[in-house]
Amino acid sequence: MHLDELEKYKDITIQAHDNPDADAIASGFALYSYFAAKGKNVSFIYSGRYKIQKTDLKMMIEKLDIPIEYRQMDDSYIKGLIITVDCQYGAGNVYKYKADDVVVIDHHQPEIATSSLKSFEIASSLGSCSTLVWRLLNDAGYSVNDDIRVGTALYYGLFRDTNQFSELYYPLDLDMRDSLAFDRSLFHQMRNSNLSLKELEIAGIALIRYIYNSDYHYAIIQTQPCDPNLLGIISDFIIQVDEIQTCVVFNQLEDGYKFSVRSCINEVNASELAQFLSQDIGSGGGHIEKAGGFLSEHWYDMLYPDMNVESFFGKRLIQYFESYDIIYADAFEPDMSEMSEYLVKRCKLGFVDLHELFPTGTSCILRSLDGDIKLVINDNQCVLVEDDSTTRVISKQAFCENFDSSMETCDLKLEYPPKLRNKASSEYMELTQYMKTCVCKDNIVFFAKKLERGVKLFEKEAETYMLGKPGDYMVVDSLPHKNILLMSSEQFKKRFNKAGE
Ligand SMILES: [Mn+2]
Repeated sequence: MHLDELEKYKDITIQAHDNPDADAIASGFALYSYFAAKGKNVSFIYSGRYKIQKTDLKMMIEKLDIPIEYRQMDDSYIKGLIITVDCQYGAGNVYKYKADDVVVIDHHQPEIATSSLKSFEIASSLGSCSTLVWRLLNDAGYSVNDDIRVGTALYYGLFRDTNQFSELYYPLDLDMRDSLAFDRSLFHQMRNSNLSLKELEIAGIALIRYIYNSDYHYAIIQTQPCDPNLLGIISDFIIQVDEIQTCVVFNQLEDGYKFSVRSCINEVNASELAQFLSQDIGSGGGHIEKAGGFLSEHWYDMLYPDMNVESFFGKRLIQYFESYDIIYADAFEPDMSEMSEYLVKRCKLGFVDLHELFPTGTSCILRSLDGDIKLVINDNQCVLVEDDSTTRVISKQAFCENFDSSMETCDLKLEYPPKLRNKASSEYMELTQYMKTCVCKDNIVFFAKKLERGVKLFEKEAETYMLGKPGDYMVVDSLPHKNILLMSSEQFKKRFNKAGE
């Protein structure tokens, strides 16, 4: 969706979800500012049973002069367009007003039929709706950093929705965090007015009501309704307990369950665990040690109507711990008799010689869907980009051994085009502008087998593992040091042919 599609409306009402949080207020305010600058008759509302109470939100509204208004739950009709932000029109967490036309701008899992909407933008991979609005404003050529009030609101919206940035991982979220102009002093005031004395008590009660599993050393805690950021604070605290290696802290919101995950062992990547816990009923992600997620009530009730949420987390955790084998590559001898021979297909990939973007010695961050990689530019580096956005850095020598390069430009369609940022100057370069095509050499023999169980593979001295799920492939090359790779069956079929076929 492009915002200029909505400029045909004279009357625009932006609606945040009931009980609005910082992200809903920020997203609505940024859109309000955009449409107001276009001369529209625009208003910004929220409804529900309660008016905004939280100190940080009241401060945000007052200091940033945000024109949000409370509206009664009545059957009034909204003339023109209604845009629901950080929520989906017709969902349980937003009061439904009748309107001429409806547009949804949200970052939660889709939970409504979108056919009746005029238009919608639901980007479930984003950490905040603020990020989505920021992207829409940028795409519309609106210069967000010209208004520090809007910048501060969006920054705070993302901060709160990602548990104080600790559960932040999607590259576009990182881009927004790194580029917004915001009022630091107000930001500090708001971030330190987030919890109430009541929430201090909730944290205290939650801490004495933990469930601990001594087989797998995990803890689960449910809290009474509270600010979702409290979940992160409680998790950060209990992960320090010597016997606890992973933990999940959750509570119920109006539309589902929010949870934080922490891990202090290499064998559990918190981000991957959060994805596992929310699989099919929500979304999750984050970092190696800290992550979070959300279970949609709509999907939960449909799939687990009779299970309480605490048992659900307990069951999924046990399922998680029992579903994989751990392999340390330096002590592992793959059983080739179980494997078949394969040859690489001559598929096309993109590659970039980093040396062309910044001079040798420049400290950079390579940002892609695979996360941020810190590197210093040297003349022996290439970046390979696959059409599923997989982005990795390899040496020129490994590149020459495995690929034939061409000077043909490469225009892969990518969900997030990788970028290289100069750390000192903050200057960004889009890799796609420099990307050329290369083709895999097809003379190397590989051995592979389909995995029946999950595998966590630790490369030599690595602190993080590669994950293989049942149905994925384990691939071993025929070089003397036997490099092991794990890949999805889709990736595998794209890249390999059975030898002799
Ligand atoms: Mn949000």
